[in-house]
Amino acid sequence: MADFTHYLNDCKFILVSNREPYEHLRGIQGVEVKQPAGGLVTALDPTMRRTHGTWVAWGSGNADREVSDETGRVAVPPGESCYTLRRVWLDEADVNGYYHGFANRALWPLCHMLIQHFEYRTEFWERYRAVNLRFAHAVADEAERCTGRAMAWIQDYHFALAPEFLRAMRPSLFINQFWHIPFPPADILRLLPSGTHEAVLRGLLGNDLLEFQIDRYAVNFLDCVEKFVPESRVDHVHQTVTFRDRVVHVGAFPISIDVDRFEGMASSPESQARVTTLRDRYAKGTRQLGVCVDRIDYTKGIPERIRALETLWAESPELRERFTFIFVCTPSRTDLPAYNALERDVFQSVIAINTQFGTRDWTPIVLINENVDSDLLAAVYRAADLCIVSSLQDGMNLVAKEFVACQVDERGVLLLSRFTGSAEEIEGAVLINPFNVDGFVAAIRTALEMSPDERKRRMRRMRRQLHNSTIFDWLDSILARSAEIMGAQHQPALA
Ligand code: GDG
Repeated sequence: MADFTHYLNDCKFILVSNREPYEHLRGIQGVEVKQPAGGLVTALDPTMRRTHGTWVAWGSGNADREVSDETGRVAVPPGESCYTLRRVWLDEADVNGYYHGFANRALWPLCHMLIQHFEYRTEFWERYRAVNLRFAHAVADEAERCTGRAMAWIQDYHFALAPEFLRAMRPSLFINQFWHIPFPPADILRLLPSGTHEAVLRGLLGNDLLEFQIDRYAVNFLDCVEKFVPESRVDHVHQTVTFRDRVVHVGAFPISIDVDRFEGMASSPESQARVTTLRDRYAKGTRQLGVCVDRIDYTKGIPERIRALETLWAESPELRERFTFIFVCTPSRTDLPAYNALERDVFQSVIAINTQFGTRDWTPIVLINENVDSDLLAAVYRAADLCIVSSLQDGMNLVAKEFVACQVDERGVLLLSRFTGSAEEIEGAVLINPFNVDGFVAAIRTALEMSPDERKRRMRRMRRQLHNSTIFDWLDSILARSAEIMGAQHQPALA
């Protein structure tokens, strides 16, 4: 694994995210530690171990307080104590307003341009502000504890206001932020009440460097700033904003996955055995197997995908019993009514399709509604003849990249929504518009009928690209760019 510490020199690294890398939970045998399996933690935990920095996050575990000191600090990983986890405490009202409220009911739908789900409440906004301020205080305190320079790297849309608060507390701190989801055009952002959308932009302008997944989102951000922050000066060519006598840099840094890890899981003997079982069961002879994997979220285009499959089996009876679909859809944000309604809707539609087209020996859609372990996921990706990603909007979409990494036999076709960040990066997928039912169905047919040579050619191309653009390349490019900007800030001004 690459070593990124050289970019930091003697600079202390402070990472900020909503979710924590280690959660302490009360279990039958006392306090247990759980590490969430997400890609970000997998990629950043080794870096944090080497840099001995600090990770600031919401202390969400029910035994977190017991093991932390009075400022919320605890050494992690347990038993190794390589770096500090600084927990920020949130009560129920904070979680409801900041997290479920403004972040997930206002910013999430707006950034994905799905405005029918957008909901604004003053209470959400006030909590979001208060929690962002609390995080900024925690980061400022961590920066204060070190003698030399420090760099704060903030993750995501949970913290649009923290950079500005932090800038006011620590003017010379290097602050950057990665925005994982799309950034909307100005006409969408202004659905937030007057004053609020400007505040979000001014908050983000507290950064020295603001990273988006693709250029289109960076362009949207710059357009919004130009329209709503009149005292700023936007340079579209260099993608910078001059604001309060400082220069804010903006750019595209597409996130990726640990490609070797996924490829390794898919190539293991256990995985090979699972692939044989899966193909024997669902894809013997000329039969084919499709797969999809997502959190049950209205941005992922799940009803649209179900509708396309239903139309396909209705219009092409010859495909019944010849094409089976494994649907891995994991529960998500179940505290929010829109997510519960969607989950119910997905179950009902799948049952209806299975009742309509299924036979004694064949179930069209095999629904897996639970968290699947990564090894099994890798085997399912490898076994499939096609994978459908049909997001209505998606910052990047890592499922597309995981499918490509696991396709070691190069037999699968990737059907990819053109509204994902990945579609602007990956070349070799069959692009779809999930809103166009007939086009979507035609694309599934194209994939099913594609020759083995064509499949191999496309998959090989995507795999080559992916190997040159892993999550470590992503991290490398962000830290390199940060180091470059930091270096330039410390050059004496030219006379
Ligand atoms: C946000 C942005 C951006 C899902 N079910 C299981 C499981 N998963 C894993 C997948 C994949 C991840 O969840 C989902 O990642 P995505 O990128 O598809 O989507 P979001 O969660 O919406 O993530 C997105 C991302 O941030 C990173 O910047 O790409 O655009 O919306 O890794 O594999 N993993 C396992 N079992 C499951 O059942 N093991």
